[in-house]
Amino acid sequence: HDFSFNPKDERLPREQLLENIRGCDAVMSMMTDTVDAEFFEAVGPQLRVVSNFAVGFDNMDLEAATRHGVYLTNTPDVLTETTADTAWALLMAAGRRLGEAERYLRSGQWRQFSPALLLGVDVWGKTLGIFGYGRIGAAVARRAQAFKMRVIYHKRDRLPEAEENALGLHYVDKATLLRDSDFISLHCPLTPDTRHAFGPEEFAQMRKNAVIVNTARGPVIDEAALVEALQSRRIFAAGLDVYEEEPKIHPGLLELENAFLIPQLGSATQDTRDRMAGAVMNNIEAALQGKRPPNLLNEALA
Ligand code: 8YV
Repeated sequence: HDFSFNPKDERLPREQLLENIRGCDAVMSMMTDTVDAEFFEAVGPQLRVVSNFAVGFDNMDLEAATRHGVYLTNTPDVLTETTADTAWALLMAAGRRLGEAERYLRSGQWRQFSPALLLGVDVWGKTLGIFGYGRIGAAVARRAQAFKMRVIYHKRDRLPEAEENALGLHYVDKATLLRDSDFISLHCPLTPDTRHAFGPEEFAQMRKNAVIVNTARGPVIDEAALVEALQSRRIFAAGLDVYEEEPKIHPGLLELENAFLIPQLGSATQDTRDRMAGAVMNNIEAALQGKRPPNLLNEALA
């Protein structure tokens, strides 16, 4: 196929993007691209597939795509374990104050061993709450077994009991998840229902030593409410990979020692990004050959 791409490692202005993709049969999109009716109209009626370089697809309008007869695809599975590793890295770093500790050491403040220096919270043996138990949530839960943790979860559709027992999981409602978790890791998609699922009311119900981890999507957390909960020590810490208005970070978060912050690195390993690129291309190739793409999202077109 003929192809063109944006050689700069930066986002194109919307108008230029729409101009550049005009006439294409297939487009690879990033989660920062809004793939909506305007997008499909700009590309033209020959467009067959938009292949998202991400598992999350809250940037895409499924109904509009189906109306335009365009396949939408994503990259599930290939990034599950890597993203679960990232969630765990954040959980450990926030719970054990590793960001703060590194800043302390590098700034030359460390003089001697001190029994009460930078005390964190234990991870092992505590209760982990998984909010949104899909592929990545399950991979995060599996890792918790090695830490002898109790794992509770909340999702829209409860798993079959036999599966819960086999995995050593306990289903709870949201209020119980908030009340009983020492660590909460978010793994739901961003939808109108999950936007600001964690706000002032939720933080008020969490444990005083709770740690919240977000590798899902920024707007699942009301960032202003999180800043307030961290500032007032209502909760212990947060480990964040995603933000409400990326790449802008709430100024309050930047000032807080108990917020461990990384820039959307959930799936950022060479191997996983290579696998994601492979999945993107397989989806495009199948669509261009008139076949059903392996990771088709709009089932109505299957
Ligand atoms: C990436 C992700 O870090 O796949 C997703 O939905 O959020 C992560 O894999 C990034 O979004 C890649 O575009």
